[in-house]
Parts: sequence; C-alpha cells; structure tokens
Amino acid sequence: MPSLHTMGQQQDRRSWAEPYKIKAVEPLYMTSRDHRERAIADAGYNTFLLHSRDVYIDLLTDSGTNAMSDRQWSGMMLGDEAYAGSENFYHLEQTVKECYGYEYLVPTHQGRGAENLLSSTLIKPGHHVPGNMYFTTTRFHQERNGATFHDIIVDEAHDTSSLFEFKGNVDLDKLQRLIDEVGADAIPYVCVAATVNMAGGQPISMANIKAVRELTARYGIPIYLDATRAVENALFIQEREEGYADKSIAEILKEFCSHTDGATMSGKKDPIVNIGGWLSTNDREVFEEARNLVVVYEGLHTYGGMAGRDMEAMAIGIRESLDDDYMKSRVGQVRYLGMLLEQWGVPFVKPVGGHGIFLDARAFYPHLAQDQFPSQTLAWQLYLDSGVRAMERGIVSAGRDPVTGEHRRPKLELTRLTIPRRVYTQAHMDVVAEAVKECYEERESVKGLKMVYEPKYLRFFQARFEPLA
Ligand code: PLI
Repeated sequence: MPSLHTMGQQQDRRSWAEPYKIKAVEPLYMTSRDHRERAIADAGYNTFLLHSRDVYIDLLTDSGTNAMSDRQWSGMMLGDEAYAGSENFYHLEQTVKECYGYEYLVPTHQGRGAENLLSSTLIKPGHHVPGNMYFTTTRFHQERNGATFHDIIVDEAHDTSSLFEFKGNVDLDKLQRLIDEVGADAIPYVCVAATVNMAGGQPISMANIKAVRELTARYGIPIYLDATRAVENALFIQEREEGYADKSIAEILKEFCSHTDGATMSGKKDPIVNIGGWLSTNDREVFEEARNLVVVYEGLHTYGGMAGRDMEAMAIGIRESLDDDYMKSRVGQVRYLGMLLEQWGVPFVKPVGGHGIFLDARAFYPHLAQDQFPSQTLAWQLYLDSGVRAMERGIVSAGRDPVTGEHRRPKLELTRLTIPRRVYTQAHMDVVAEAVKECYEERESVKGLKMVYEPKYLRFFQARFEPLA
C-alpha cells in the first residue's frame, strides 16, 4: 500500500515524519456521550460556546492554537516590555521586511486589528472592494467602512468536487468587469487572500497574482494581501506550479508578496504563535495613517496590543514557518486525514487545502434545507459522537446582507476540521477520521437545527440553536 502521506503525489516514496519531537505535553480529557449531550445543549448547539474542558480533540480552528517551539519559548524570556521602542518590535519589523519584503510595519493585537486599520485608512463610503472570496472579519471591516464586497474568485472555488489546483485564483474577467462597471476610482484596493480560507484553504498561483498585478497596475489600484496563510500557499506553488520545484518556500513567499503593496496578518496562523498580528505596506502615506490610528485602537505603534514577548515569539515563529520540511509536514498531516476520509467515501472539498479538511455538509445531509443549517448540524453531530470540535463554515458564517437583511446563501456549506500546528499526532487524526466516518454512516437519520438567538455582528461566534423535532 502506498504511504498515506503521499496522496496526490508519487506513490513509491517512504514515509516521512515531523521534523521535531515533543518536549512538553498537555493532558486531554475524554467525556461520555451523556456529558457531551448536556454540554452541547448548554452551548446552544454552537461549538464556539463549548467550554474547551468538554472537548477531546479541538479542531475548531488553527488560529492561536499552535504549539510554540523551545526557541520561541526562550524568546519569550527576552521580552522587552518597555511601553515605547521595545527591542522585540525592531526584531519583528526586520523579520517581516526580510521574509515578506514589505517596508513598513504596524503591529496589531491580531489579524482583525490590522483589517480595521487598513479598511479605515483606505475605504470611503460607496467604495467597492473585490476579493478572492470573503473572509468573515475582513469583509465585516470593509462593509463597516462603507464598501461593498465583490467576490471575484474563480468559479471552481464554489465547486467542492472540482480538482482544479489553484481554486484560490482571481477570475480576471470578473475583476475587469467590476472595474468597467464601477470605475477604478471607486476601488481602493483589491483584497487577495493566500490561501483562501472559506474555499477550503485553497491556493492562488504565482501566475495569477502576477496577472492581477498587471491588470490593476493599469488602473493604479493597489493590492493588499491577506498573508495569514501565505507560507502554506507557497508550498502549493512549489509543488504544483512549473518553475518553482527548486525554489525554497522562503523564496516563493517573497516573490509572491513582491506582486502586492502590503498585507494584513493574523500571526495566530502561519507565524505559529498564540496571539498577534500586523499590517505592513510599502506605501508611506498608508503607513503614516495606520500608524496614527493604531494608537487609538490597539496600542502604541511599537507594540500594537502585543506584549514584547509576543512580538519576539512571532519573529522566531515566522522563520520557523519558512522551513520547507516543517511546512511539508504541516500540510502533510492535513492530507493524511483527507486520505483516510477519501478511502471511506466521505465527501469533502478537494483537492485538500492547507489548514484543514472541509466536509461537504450538503452532500452529508441532502435532505436538510440550507435554513436547517447542515454545516452547524454536522459540527454538532461530530462533537456528540466523539468530542471532536469542528466549525461551521456555511450559511451561519456568511451572515446577512447588510442592505436587504436576508441570509446570504453561500454555495459552499462546509464543516471545517482545522488542524492546529504541531499540536496533534497521526493517532489523533485516525480518531478524528473514524468519528467522521461514524457520522457519515448515521447521516440519514439526522435532523437539522433552528436558530433561536442571532447576534447582530459576526453571528456565528455566539448564535444559539435548538434541534428540530
Ligand atoms: O482571528 P484574527 O483576527 O487574528 O484574524 C482574522 C483572519 C483574517 N484572515 C483570515 C484568512 C483568517 O483566517 C482570519 C482568522 N481566522 C480564523 C479565526 C479562523 O478560525 O479561520
């Protein structure tokens, strides 16, 4: 039998293992089904509202759930907690410049802090922001500042079974049509994510970002990258795009960023830390404005809501994330889980993306209408079966249209099994796969949910549900 790790690649190689070993461990707690029934009911059938003490394997998110290295932990002791001018800020600033290539850096408490700064700086009411699929917090800040978001991702991204290798690509015709329709002056920037979270962690190619650059340069429209998982994106370019097999992930990342004007970053993902983020830019005016605003919302411009030690850990984590062997094992673990599920015919987004397996809840529960929240239902069922915590990425996450007040109805109705970095073992992936298989086998008897409490903003975090009779 071929190595399970080689899914989609050559089948005759030997297995690999993670390029690190475990030095500290944290106990996990197993619970009974009765306990889980009570816990999820108390949580309003929303996995965000569970106590983590009631969760066995936590695949809610890969955000801030990473295991830091011994180097990062020792960096924490080097925290310079000066209010102004912390040494760790200058280390982080230099690291971002060297690894991502951007000139100016504004630190923030996490990614959405950077999104707030960027959106407040560049967007005016009536503007239009095109992006390769929405992300919840990113679009929220764009809309809150008066813009209309336009999805310009390729159609393949909305098709869970399409095997297109760069489902994160921008559809250049859609972008051109929007420019023709609203005019370049009404587009403050194009928002490009790499990889694309809501599409299933799908990559965008180097050829595509270059083409977007060529098109937007003709109109003087800047490109801001959501660089949250851009290192993972670089691995896909190395594996799949002609001319990149012999380049390092570090080289590919820097080349990719060179086709953009700046980036927002959630340090809680690629940079392998538990908190932190930043906005970077090559535009002096944007930098001046954001550096001015950061003191209102986040903290002084040399810490932006992070402790000195957090900035140090992030600077070290960024370098670690660029190690080719690490990145192969990180995405390899996600693929391993995908391989198991594939063998059992479980429906999920293919090809496997960078940070998780996105189960296709529509295909699980074809008998449930979208208003019966199939993805939320699957997250509930999975927790009930095994204590594995997943996240809804469907109609609940999509929220309501701010103009019409109607539910937005995404084509993708997904339940995400997100893999934290360096946290779980292959045996944990086996347990997760078996739990999903069990839920798949029981799928026909499952009834959906109704929403009984709906918060106004980013409702998926705190909404509550009840089972349909
Ligand atoms: O959670 P933040 O504020 O550090 O970052 C927001 C954010 C921005 N862009 C992208 C692509 C994200 O995935 C993202 C946060 N993602 C979360 C929390 C997730 O669970 O996927």
